[in-house]
Amino acid sequence: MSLNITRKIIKAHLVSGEMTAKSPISIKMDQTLTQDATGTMAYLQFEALGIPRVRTELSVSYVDHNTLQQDYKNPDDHIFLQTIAAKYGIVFSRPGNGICHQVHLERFGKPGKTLLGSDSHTPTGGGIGMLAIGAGGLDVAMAMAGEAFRLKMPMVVKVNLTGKLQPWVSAKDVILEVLRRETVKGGVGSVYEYAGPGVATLTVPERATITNMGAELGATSSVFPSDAETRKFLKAQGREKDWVELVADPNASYDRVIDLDLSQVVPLAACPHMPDIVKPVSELENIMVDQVMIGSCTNSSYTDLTRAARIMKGKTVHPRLSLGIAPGSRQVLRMAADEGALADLVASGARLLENACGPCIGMGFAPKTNAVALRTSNRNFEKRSGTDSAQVYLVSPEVAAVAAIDGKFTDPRKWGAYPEVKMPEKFTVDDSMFIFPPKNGADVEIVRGPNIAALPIKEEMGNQIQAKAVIKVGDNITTDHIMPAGKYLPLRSNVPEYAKHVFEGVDKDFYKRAVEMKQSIIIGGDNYGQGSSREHAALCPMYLGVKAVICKSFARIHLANLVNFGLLPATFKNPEDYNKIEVGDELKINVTSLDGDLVVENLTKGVKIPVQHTLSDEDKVILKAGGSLSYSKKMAAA
Ligand code: MIC
Ligand code: SF4
Repeated sequence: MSLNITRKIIKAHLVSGEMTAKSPISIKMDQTLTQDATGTMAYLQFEALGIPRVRTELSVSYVDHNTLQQDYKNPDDHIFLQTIAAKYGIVFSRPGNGICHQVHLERFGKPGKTLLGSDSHTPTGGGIGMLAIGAGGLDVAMAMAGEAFRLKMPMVVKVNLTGKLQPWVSAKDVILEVLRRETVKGGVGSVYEYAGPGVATLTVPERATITNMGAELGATSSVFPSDAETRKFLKAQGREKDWVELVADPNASYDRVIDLDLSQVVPLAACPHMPDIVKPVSELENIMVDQVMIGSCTNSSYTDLTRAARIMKGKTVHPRLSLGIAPGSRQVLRMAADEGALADLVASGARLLENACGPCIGMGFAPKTNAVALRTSNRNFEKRSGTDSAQVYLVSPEVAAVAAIDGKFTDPRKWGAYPEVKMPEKFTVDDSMFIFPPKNGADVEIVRGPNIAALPIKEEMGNQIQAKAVIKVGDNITTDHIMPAGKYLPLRSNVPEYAKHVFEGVDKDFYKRAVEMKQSIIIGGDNYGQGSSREHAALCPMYLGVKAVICKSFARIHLANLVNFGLLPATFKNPEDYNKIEVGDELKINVTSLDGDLVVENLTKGVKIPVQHTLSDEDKVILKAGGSLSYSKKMAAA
């Protein structure tokens, strides 16, 4: 049978299940990555599994999110991560080395391999032909322990690329165009596989921008073929030996096909406050801009920065705004410094930020009140920038740089000659900021500062859930709504403290109410839990006594995280039944058996509401046991 790339990689890694769309499968993970904000939990969980050393081909622990170090908390996390990495055989990427996805692409990604990362933008690796998937920290811990990763067999959407991008249009505009058509929930359950003659016109860093932001479609992953361009990139990184060819078979079948003519794509922007509210820049012209940020794992490559520098060269940042630059990695920063792009940017008045996540996750460089901010990152959820009233637009580095000079949204095609910047034939390779683990880490002592709190573990589910509806939210609720990051990121390793901020930006009384209710249930709309992979969006509500989430539909990673932490995820059989529950209603669900549909009895209103779930047999056992950790402990004891 002719196979597409996605099915080829899955077939080569399949541990259990049938490769029929939507049916449960499990696959072996060759590589894992973690970042510090999700990593501390992932490693505490790995430790709890009691395994002496990771069982993957490669596991890397990056420090890129929490690098502000306003007090002891971040550095405590860093030394914990560094020592636990040495103990268990994990490569440690030191703070200052760059953003996990960019660095992993540069130094470790390999075509045809699988990668599981505790960050939703892990699919960046699809740019190099990997099947790279984002997951909660616990799933990554299990993968490090050698367990197969459980997921639903994805549908495969072919994105058939033809033509060639026009000057001033770049990879960011391609993924924004896909988002415009597909929406933030259109990709749930699918892998987007890029194919067609247009593929060869895109370099690996451009492909990685597209696969990175495929996360915003809610997709399981996105993947490009591994072809001559991929080989060129790996060669330029001094890793040509890691190249293998990987292309879809002729006549490979797909579940759906989207045709996209690259020559028709125009400069686009995602408008506040969702990545799929996409408009042509030409329609936004003259909106005054108060802040510009070029960076994040989506658009912070050598070519992105250098092109911005060429646009800025000899000009000055408009007086009404501030421009921040956050290079994606130490490699990018070094090369920009050595080749003069950095000097041009600094000369133009750009403010150099750390080569880390920074402003993308509300870690500094917050916009002013009511500001219009143009950012090259991937998420513009309300309040994520750190300023509640800010209006964040997501744009390409070209649109960002032109606006930084003009002080307003400008269609860059009016700007003049497009600065051609080529991907270098040789990147500067310097792996000295990785710490490779010793052969035997048994004697390594793990350093645990006071910010590393113990892991909360849940009791068994029992036969009945009886609890009050604690909150009722609408559609597209993100994990940033549930568990705000930004200034609270340093609390990631301290669940009791972090839990005080659950739903804070949506309903400031949530914490108080959840504590008073002791046991509770969350009611949600469509695409509940989209966005970040942060498992704290399940773990912290669990800590506050939330027993179930009932909504219209779930985002993939959050659904898996709920199961991992023992919270029942159910969806309304009839979406209009959403109207039959209000905050404060007393609800009862018989969960003696999780086979088949369930019924929610609204005791306050005297109505019975049918709900359903997509739990696999293994999910059911895990849920009943109180989540994955309780389950694994029980298994180990048995
Ligand atoms: C994000 O972009 O939202 C993050 C911060 O990288 C998250 C991970 C986290 O919350 O730590 C993600 O994308 O998964
Ligand atoms: Fe970091 Fe932003 Fe990328 Fe998340 S999306 S990994 S916060 S740069």
